[in-house]
Amino acid sequence: MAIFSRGFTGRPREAQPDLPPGQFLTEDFPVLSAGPTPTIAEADWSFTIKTELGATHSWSWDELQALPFEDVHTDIHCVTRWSKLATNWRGVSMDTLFADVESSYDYVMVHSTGGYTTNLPLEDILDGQAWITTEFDGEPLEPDHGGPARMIVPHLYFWKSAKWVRGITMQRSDAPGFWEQNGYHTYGNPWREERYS
Ligand SMILES: Nc1nc2c(c(=O)[nH]1)N[C@H]1C(S)=C(S)[C@@H](COP(=O)(O)O)O[C@H]1N2
Ligand SMILES: [Mo]
Repeated sequence: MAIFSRGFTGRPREAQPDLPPGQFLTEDFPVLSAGPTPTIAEADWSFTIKTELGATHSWSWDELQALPFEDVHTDIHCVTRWSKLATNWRGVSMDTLFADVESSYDYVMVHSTGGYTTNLPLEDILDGQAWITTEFDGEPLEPDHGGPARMIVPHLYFWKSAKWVRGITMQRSDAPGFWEQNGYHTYGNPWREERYS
């Protein structure tokens, strides 16, 4: 365990059945961003779902606040091998946001301020599997962690959880996003160690 850097507790997986293979527990909350942290005022924030028919479904910050929020208690797993167990978020389920969206496409591209993108099958963000979150541990989400709002898709590696999320575009095929174009796996199931393509 000495080969791992400080911050990793390095308990073996046998003692931690909640840890996917090759992952190590951390009590910290590392920040991993491909670019600088943007400053986004709540008043300037909006979220838009676009379909292949040109329809758009948009929410301002205030409109998002008016939707039902859920407490989400979940483990998260980063492809760089840290996992954090039992994290606490508060956010709006993608099921709520997709309730009136009509599309025959099976994939989505998630877009963030700053140009980050990540691709997902639509079915992986529905049925209580993904949220737009605005709080972590009972506090407003910090800018470094994606505040004022980020997506979380906790059953996949954490690069699928777009910080500073701004929108989703329906896709006919599973075209790759930012990290997926740069060698990460198109799907990213941590339990199958789908790290790289
Ligand atoms: N917009 C945006 N979202 C992003 C990233 C990014 O660089 N930009 N990095 C991804 C990666 S690789 C990881 S591991 C997590 C890290 O989230 P954290 O910094 O809150 O730990 O955010 C993901 N979402
Ligand atoms: Mo990551």
